[in-house]
Amino acid sequence: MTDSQTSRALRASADVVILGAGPAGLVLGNLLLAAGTDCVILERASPSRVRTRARAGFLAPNTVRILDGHGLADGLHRYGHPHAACEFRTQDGRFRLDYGALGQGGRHHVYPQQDLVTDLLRHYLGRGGRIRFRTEVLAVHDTDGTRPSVTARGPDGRTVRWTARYVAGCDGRRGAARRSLPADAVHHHDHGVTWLGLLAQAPPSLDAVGYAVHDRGFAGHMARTPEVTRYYLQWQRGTAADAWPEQRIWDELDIRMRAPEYGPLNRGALLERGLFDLSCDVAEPLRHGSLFLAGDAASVLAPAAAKGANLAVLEAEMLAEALVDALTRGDTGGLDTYSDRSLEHIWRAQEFTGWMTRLLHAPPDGDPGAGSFFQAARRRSRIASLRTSRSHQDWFADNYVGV
Ligand code: RFL
Repeated sequence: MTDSQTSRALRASADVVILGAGPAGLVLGNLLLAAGTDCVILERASPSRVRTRARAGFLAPNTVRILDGHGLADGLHRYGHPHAACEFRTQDGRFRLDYGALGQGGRHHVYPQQDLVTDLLRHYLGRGGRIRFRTEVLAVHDTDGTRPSVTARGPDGRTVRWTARYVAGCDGRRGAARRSLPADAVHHHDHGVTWLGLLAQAPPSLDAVGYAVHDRGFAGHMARTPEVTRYYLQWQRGTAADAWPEQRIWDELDIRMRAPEYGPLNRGALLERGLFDLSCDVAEPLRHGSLFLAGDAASVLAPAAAKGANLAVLEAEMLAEALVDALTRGDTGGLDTYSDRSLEHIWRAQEFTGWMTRLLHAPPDGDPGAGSFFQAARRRSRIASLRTSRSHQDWFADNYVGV
């Protein structure tokens, strides 16, 4: 091969280059293809890794509406199930909020994220979509001009330069899109709390999301499938995820979930353990020239209120519409307002997630108010208000399922 042939072989192009095949990138890719827009997805992981990464599970009504509207919800309706209740357990007793019957009556659909991603990938490939797996984006270039590009290393180790009209950064919090931003572009907040996230090979133990507020720390219960349940334990930051044997973890879940009073938890093998610092961030603005951010690349939320995947799908829909308008009709109005419109949803979700985080946890160690009588009493009063005030419950329900 001559030099010029080599350089031709290492160049490629698409109207929209999408970084990342998570919910954001795959919804965006599907919607662009459906509108006849040329795109390619570059994904660092292998297909099997993408199809098996267990994360979210609670899909909001707006997410289901978007997936339905674009013919992407077949698996969700076949295998997922509606969910509309949560139960709080505290030193003052337990109470249940049937949030599907409160506020505007929205319900979640429980459907594991890896199954949703598998469906989205099947549809994308079925529509003839281009995707490159095991292809790591190294850098995003020239987003100030009209011909941005992306360099990516493929499975054979060769670097390819993809040129585009637009680049969609859907590659999460540690992706290449964020690395290309100015140093002060991402605004961080740390809630100061760490969770040990567990996936247990065990049927759910209650027919509601369980939120246990306990002096020893928070514990959570969330159904995933009839055979698998997610649990969370508030965890000492700095302690390794595998520091406790399974028996001790189940015993601690029993104590915090108050199993002796409210019924035993179904135990099973722990399939997965992961540590999550409840920190969040927003990459404001979401547009830098011809680079647009969506999903976790745009904003990360603490998982307390199950918003991340839902925001990712919403932003992907808004970005797809704006890109199609720009590429097919030359109308860039949607792209000009994409960042502001998305940030409105993001900040509302951040506010509610912060409220939930403060409701469920004692102030972190090192916080000036940690363990103070005053702080604890205020939290107790906040929970009492949620237990007794219908208007507070309606507010909770609308924010809990809304994005
Ligand atoms: P993803 O899913 O992280 O996908 C990003 C993709 O980009 C790839 N990538 C790269 N590819 C090429 N080059 C690079 N340089 C790359 N760097 C990264 C990655 O391999 C990956 O495939 O981001 P996306 O699409 O923005 O989706 C966001 C959601 O995944 C996330 O917000 C949710 O999982 C958050 N979340 C929840 N959200 C909900 O709405 N409901 C829930 O119930 C819920 N539960 C959760 C959660 C997140 C959790 N973790 C892991 C923090 C529970 C947990 C435990």
